[in-house]
Amino acid sequence: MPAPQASVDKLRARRFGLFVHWGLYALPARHEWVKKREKLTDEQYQPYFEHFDPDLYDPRVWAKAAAEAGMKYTVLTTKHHEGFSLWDSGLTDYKATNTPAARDLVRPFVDAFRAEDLGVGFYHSLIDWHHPEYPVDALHPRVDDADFRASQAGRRDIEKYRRYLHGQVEELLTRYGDIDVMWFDFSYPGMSAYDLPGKGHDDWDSEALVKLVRGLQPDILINNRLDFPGDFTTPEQFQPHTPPTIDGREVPWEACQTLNGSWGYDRDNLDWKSPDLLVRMLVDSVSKDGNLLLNVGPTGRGEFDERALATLSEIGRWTRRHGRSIYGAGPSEFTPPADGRYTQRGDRLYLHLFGWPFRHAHLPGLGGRIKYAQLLHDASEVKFREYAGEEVDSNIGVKGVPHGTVTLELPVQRPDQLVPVV
Ligand code: H79
Repeated sequence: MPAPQASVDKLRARRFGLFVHWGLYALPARHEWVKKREKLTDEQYQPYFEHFDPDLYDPRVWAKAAAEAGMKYTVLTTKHHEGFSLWDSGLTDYKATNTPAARDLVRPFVDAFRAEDLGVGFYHSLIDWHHPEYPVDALHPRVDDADFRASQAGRRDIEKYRRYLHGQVEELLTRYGDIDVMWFDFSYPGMSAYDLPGKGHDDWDSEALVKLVRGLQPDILINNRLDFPGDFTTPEQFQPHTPPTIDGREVPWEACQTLNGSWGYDRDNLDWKSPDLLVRMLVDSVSKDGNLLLNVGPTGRGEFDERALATLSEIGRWTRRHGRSIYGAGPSEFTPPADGRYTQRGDRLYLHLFGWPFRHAHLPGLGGRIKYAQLLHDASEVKFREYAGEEVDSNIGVKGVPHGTVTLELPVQRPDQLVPVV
């Protein structure tokens, strides 16, 4: 029982979303997997709970930054692998209300993004490194500690964790109105190490979980990380070469990408992607009929840091002028020139040139099909010519442009990068 087609179409048309990874890991500020990477005990992780005090948290500022970047929906980590709940769950004490934050952080988030007319989705971790009934497996932070492992053997009951998981999902989908996306993360059924099995659909009871979600929110979309069929697939930090398929059929998809390789706030990170590269990722996704869900990891004070804000604002300068080639646009039947992508919306074809060519861009197969051409950002005319056959220039010989190719006449420099000469 898949989601209604209208929901798929709506998410597709939105094309560009904001992923928000926010949790206790914002405080160590060195990647959201820090508990696993550094094999921290619950006691060692406890200070982050006790000091979680996002006094500057104002999701209206986040929503505004997202809207100005050109994003049309958002997905928030209600709980990540660390097990900490951002809302006032009735099923755990390990939640925002019991930290110095002392309030439900999900409610204002949902309200703020809806006020900007953005769709709202929930990320929810299947993995839980805090819950006492989550069976220790190879991904557990303390799996290397043989004494700990032995002490836990036979003491954890997945059935109890499963009830907790389903119960929390029910809370999320009954308290915050219509939710567009449920983004579960993640299953690893084939994995066995330390003689411990991975986890998959039997552990989560994915079938019942999907039934629960659809029963509560008939229009919602569910991703496919439940080790069970979902509505869309989510390549992670990976732009696929061709549109992803399942059983040979193209499926709705959304690439999730980081600004700097970390999902949680990562203070010392030097691996920031340029706005230009991120725009190319967005274009690449749309050209293959996919979405881009771009992540920000807010700080422990509750803000997007300056680097994230500057990047979003720069992306917004691009989407404001080029949105016609993105929202409601999709792939084209034509093959773009090397290092370029086509997106298409109705009878408008958009050529995105990742590398600016020298004066001419050759577009095979478009002969006779173009009525008018212009640069998108300033509507300035682009002249073009079509080659009717093998053309010979008296000075340079055969031109080497095949029949049916359209050649655009471009300025030497990319006009939006021109620096005025004073
Ligand atoms: O929330 C963000 C990440 O923290 C989470 N998904 C995004 C959205 C995520 N992190 N890693 N992964 C998902 C994939 C994990 C891969 C690995 Fe492994 C875990 C590599 C090694 C350990 C899974 C288990 C693959 C091999 C073993």
